[in-house]
Amino acid sequence: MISREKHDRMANAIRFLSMDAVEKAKSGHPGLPMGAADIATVLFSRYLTFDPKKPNWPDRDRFVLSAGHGSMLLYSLLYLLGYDDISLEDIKNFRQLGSPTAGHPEYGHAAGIETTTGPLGQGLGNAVGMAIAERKLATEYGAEMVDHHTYVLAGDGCLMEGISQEAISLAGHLKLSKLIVFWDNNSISIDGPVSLTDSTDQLARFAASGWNTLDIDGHDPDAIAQAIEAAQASDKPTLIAAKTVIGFGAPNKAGTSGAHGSPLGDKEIAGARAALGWEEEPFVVPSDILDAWRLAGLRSVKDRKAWEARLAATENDIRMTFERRMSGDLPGGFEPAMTAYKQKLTEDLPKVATRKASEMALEIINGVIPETLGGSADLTGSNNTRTSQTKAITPDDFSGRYIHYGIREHGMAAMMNGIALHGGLIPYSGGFLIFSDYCRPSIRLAALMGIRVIHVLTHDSIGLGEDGPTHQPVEHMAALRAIPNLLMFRPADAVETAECWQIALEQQKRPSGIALTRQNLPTVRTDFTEENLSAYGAYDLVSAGDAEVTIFASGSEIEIALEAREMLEANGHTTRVVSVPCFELFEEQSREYKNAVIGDSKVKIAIEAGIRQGWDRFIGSDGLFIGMTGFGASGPYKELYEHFGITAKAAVTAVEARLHEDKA
Ligand SMILES: Cc1ncc(C[n+]2csc(CCOP(=O)(O)OP(=O)(O)O)c2C)c(N)n1
Repeated sequence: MISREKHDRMANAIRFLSMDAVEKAKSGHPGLPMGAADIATVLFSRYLTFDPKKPNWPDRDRFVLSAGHGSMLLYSLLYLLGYDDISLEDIKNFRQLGSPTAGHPEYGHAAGIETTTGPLGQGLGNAVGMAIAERKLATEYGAEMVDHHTYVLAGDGCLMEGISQEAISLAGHLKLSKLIVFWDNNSISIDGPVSLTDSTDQLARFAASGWNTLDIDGHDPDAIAQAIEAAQASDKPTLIAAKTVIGFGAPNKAGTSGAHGSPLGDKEIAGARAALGWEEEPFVVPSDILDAWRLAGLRSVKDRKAWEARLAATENDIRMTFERRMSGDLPGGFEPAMTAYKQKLTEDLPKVATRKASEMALEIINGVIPETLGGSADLTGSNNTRTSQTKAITPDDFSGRYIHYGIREHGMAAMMNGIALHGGLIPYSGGFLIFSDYCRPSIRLAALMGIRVIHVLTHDSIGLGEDGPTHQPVEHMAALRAIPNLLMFRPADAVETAECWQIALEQQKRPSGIALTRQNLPTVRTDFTEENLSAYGAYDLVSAGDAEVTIFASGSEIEIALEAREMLEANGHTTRVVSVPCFELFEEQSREYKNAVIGDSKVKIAIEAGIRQGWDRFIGSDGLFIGMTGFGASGPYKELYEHFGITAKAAVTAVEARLHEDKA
């Protein structure tokens, strides 16, 4: 048992490390760590199951600091508990370049940081994904192998963000009873009291979304402990509304937005020292308190060892699959299956939409990779993300491999990040490319974190037709290509679709998006190659030595490029066609390769049913571009291609006019 006096001093260690670090950095957020220190102390010293010496132990509890601006709370905890990755020196270097103690917690900077947080609400979405992953793996492997909780600390800001509703409504629906969210209910945000902008009854909102709700004093350790125990016993996810005082202990700034996001100042900190009875110098934790925290860090060693013994005693092939899945490696059967499938495609030469081609590829993939977890934001029949292997998960049965995310794109993308971060599963989703805008903050974070999530983005251009400009992506490929560390694919046929899927799955450290058509396309890769040509990012689909004209295109516009090539050749112009399924992979090729692909044709032209941005890389600023310059329109797709001039004839006319101009 931890006495009240000891609890208070353990919590104060968090408070002073946070105050001192923010003060030294001259920037940061002291208010949240000071206010939430009691919650964190009870949770980490008595309930959270984890082992600082084996921070990636798969069956550890997850803790997500959704209110990432309160990062000093997490860094203080990791240091106090004995995680090797965060030293006292790192705490003193809070917010400095190269330090793991970055402004907001960044996944990968230090063990114990389960996800990157900062954009409010994302962490809550991640945590729902983690809880989904836990339940899914527990169903597969049993409670001996997988049985842990996901805890979240969320602030008022997290709950105000719209993503919170998407996340909590699915969590409530799926009865994720091992998800426990603390709401740091301090009624303060940056502009002042939350009452300036919000009068939501949060408990009623969560209850209406299927949650168990508790309301406690967030500075009462007994109440916090009782709430955690009640939450653990619930058959629903639990919200613990913990009433706290932001900047607890600061004599003048506590309870005000002045404590939120700036250093308290020497005088205020001295006042807090006096008020809380803390006599230590800055960054000094009394040895009995550091010992108490380090002891708390050892609490779960026995559990971890028992788990390892159970794993060791597990049947060989089950254990090996579990370990392989947790490591992120794909099964050995994957590559040969994809090669055989590609060979079959070049025999069958299907004329299908690439969204259908993606479904066909997924049928193979899901047959050999048991850890894929599919889904769609209520567009299953349009995204073609469901295959024969993927029964839907339901609130009472998690044996399936498919999540109906509902119409919640943003939440879906954040949950997928959480699923990937949890490990053991590879989430892929379905949505319309146009609504990647709704997922973008989470896709960006997946790229920043370097995690494997795969977004199937169908209906990728005006080619979707009658739904019109609200649904027709124009700038989306360019916008997604602008995100660093995201692979954005736009395959041209069934073969490239299979290749892009293979590449996306093989990326352990980056997310992918695959843009796919609604309209049918012919197979253009008619010769079987074992080599994955899409992995070059851009490659000669039709070569021609000394080509007068080079046409670059992606996806559905490859068909148009090939038609234009025939017409140009018939008119005596040697023409090459370069397929460009992935800009980012092209940039990773050697200089020689890139120069060779770009070539030195007299006329370079690119065709993509989107905006020009990005294509100058291939065609130069002087090159010709056939695509979109504004929004689309509602109508049958063939008429739209004519209307917007994205045709072989238009390409040929433009090329010949340029050749004529150059001659003149
Ligand atoms: C999506 C997003 N919008 C805005 C911000 C900037 N921001 C950081 S903290 C904050 C206020 C959060 O208030 P609250 O959650 O109550 O935190 P507390 O004041 O209790 O620390 C805002 C607006 C952000 N980090 N993320």
